Amino acid sequence: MDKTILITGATSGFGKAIAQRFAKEGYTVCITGRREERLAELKAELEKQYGVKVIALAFDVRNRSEVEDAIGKLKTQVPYIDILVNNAGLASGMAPIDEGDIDDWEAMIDTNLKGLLYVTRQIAPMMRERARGHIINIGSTAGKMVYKNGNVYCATKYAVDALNQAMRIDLLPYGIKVTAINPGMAETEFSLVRFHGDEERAKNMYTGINALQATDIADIAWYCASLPPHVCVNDLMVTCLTQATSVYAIKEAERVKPS
Ligand code: NDP
Ligand code: 8X3
Repeated sequence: MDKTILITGATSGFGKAIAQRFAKEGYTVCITGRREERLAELKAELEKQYGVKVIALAFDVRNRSEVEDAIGKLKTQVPYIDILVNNAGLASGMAPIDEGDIDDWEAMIDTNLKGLLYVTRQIAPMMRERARGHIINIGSTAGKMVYKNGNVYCATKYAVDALNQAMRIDLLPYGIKVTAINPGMAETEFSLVRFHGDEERAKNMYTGINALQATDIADIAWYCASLPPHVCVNDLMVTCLTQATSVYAIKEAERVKPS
């Protein structure tokens, strides 16, 4: 095994679980995020547990020159990237369009959309040169169906959906796989961030729901990445058992239990 994965937003949630999953499989893992201490902890954990090479790069995906510098440095440390996981992202706030905080809107647009583009623009040419690679974009059910007060977050995830389709077309001649994984409600730090650190409100989001866990998404990413070379999952929506769409979910207690 001599394969390398780059994961944005690996200090928490899906990104961290994906790093752990691919390290377990022997990948060289490039982990990124803004929180340096968490990156250092994860690097030490993965190196110790799996004996793999881990490169930690602290940068803000919203900052174009930071992205270019970090990936420039990365290119001196690894000759190629087999898989890019565009995962870094957030929801910030949940207000109707006439009350939304414009700083929240900008954080979401700059991270979920522009950050994904900045990183992709650096990595896609490396893949094109080798005529191989795999880009996994983490979208959302919010990018498939808009929900109340989801406005700008949903818009960024609709954009991820559009970009996923566009990348698939543009990179098709180079044998580069492009996959969108669109999760529904998942228990990570997502709601804590969305509600600006309000732990009670974040916890309530998952009460009575057997929500997706980060490891579920990591297993799915691994499945998509380990299919035969001629098979590409283009788009995949995944929810917990009691969520049907981004606007329709029931509580565990409402589910008819199997006899
Ligand atoms: P977490 O909050 O647990 O993780 C988010 C990650 O993104 C962190 O590692 C964070 O790192 C990173 N990140 C955020 N902003 C930036 C930035 N400006 N620059 C660099 N890294 C950044 O949430 P999830 O794991 O749930 O979210 C991961 C992705 O999954 C997001 O794109 C989210 O929209 C999407 N998603 C989440 C769902 C859920 O219900 N949890 C469902 C569907 C999709 P740091 O703060 O250290 O920079
Ligand atoms: C995160 C899932 O339903 O909170 O993308 O938008 S949701």
